[in-house]
Amino acid sequence: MTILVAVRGWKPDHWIHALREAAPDRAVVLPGDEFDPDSVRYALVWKPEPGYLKTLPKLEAIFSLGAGVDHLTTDPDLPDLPVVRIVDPDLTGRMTEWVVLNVLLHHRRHLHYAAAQAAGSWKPLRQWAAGAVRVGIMGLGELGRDAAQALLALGFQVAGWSRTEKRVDGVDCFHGKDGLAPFLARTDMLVSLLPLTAETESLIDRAVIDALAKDGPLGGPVILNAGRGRSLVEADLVEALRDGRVKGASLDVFATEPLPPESPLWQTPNLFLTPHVAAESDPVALSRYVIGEIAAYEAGRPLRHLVDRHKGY
Ligand code: NDP
Ligand code: OXD
Repeated sequence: MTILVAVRGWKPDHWIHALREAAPDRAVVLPGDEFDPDSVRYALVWKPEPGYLKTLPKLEAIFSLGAGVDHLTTDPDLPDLPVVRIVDPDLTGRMTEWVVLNVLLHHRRHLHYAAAQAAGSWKPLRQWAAGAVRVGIMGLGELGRDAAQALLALGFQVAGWSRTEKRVDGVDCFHGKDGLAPFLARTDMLVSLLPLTAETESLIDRAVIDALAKDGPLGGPVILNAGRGRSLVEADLVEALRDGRVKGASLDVFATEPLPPESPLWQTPNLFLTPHVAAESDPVALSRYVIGEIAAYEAGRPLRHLVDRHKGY
């Protein structure tokens, strides 16, 4: 049974190699190869060409090679088949590293010290304890919960906001539209790990930014986004960073990627940018994950981590 790999914008070679190592008995093909479309049972994809998957008549399951699935749910021709997303400790651990790195970067005033070093200037600032900082994580899913545990271990006060009610040890949990205002009001550092859906698009706008706590040790909020760029109104963040209503920000995801050279984000003060690398999909780890899921499915077990098309994530 053939596995098709369609990864637009990524180099396919590492995936082909890793899949062949993980499943030496299977044929692995790319969209441009010569193969019988009827032989393809599984597609492993990242931003596949819209409409392409419906050309594979015997396809049984689609595996998103990223944790986010908006690259699939936005395809009007996506076949009505199970879509499996990545839930793997390798990817989760990478995201938690990014969140911890960027929370600490602002908490420990690193942008100030980097500028001071560049200017050859010895300028110590007052440093408060982690326990004085209230971090609020939007999205208490696979990634949000893991990041919350790491931040708790460092001593931060951690809250989370989700669509449905959650209980997470040590985390002050809020949910739904009614839970948003109290969640924001107690948050000094906002971390978005939300999927992109009709409900989360443009969610973090001027009103949300202005509802964040202003009485924390930083003198104003800090905003981190590694969920999806379109959840944040970038112009509202730029304005708030320029006029000082927001003290710092870290962004890994953008409304348009790659971030266009003319984007004002490049020149905005107190903003740290990374090019959608917070949790890279590692071919070796994720090929093992997908092959393991396929083997379980073929042994008669139900597919796990299925996307709910209605919810959009
Ligand atoms: P999950 O599906 O496990 O979790 C999503 C969380 O978001 C859930 O807690 C869910 O609530 C919450 N949520 C969804 N919609 C809403 C809403 N309208 N209001 C409030 N909360 C909402 O996803 P993951 O944690 O695995 O991944 C999250 C996102 O991270 C991905 O969708 C992707 O966009 C992004 N990502 C980014 C990467 C990068 O490198 N920058 C890498 C990997 C992922 P509930 O629990 O109630 O369902
Ligand atoms: C994503 C990913 O969904 O890289 O952004 O996994």
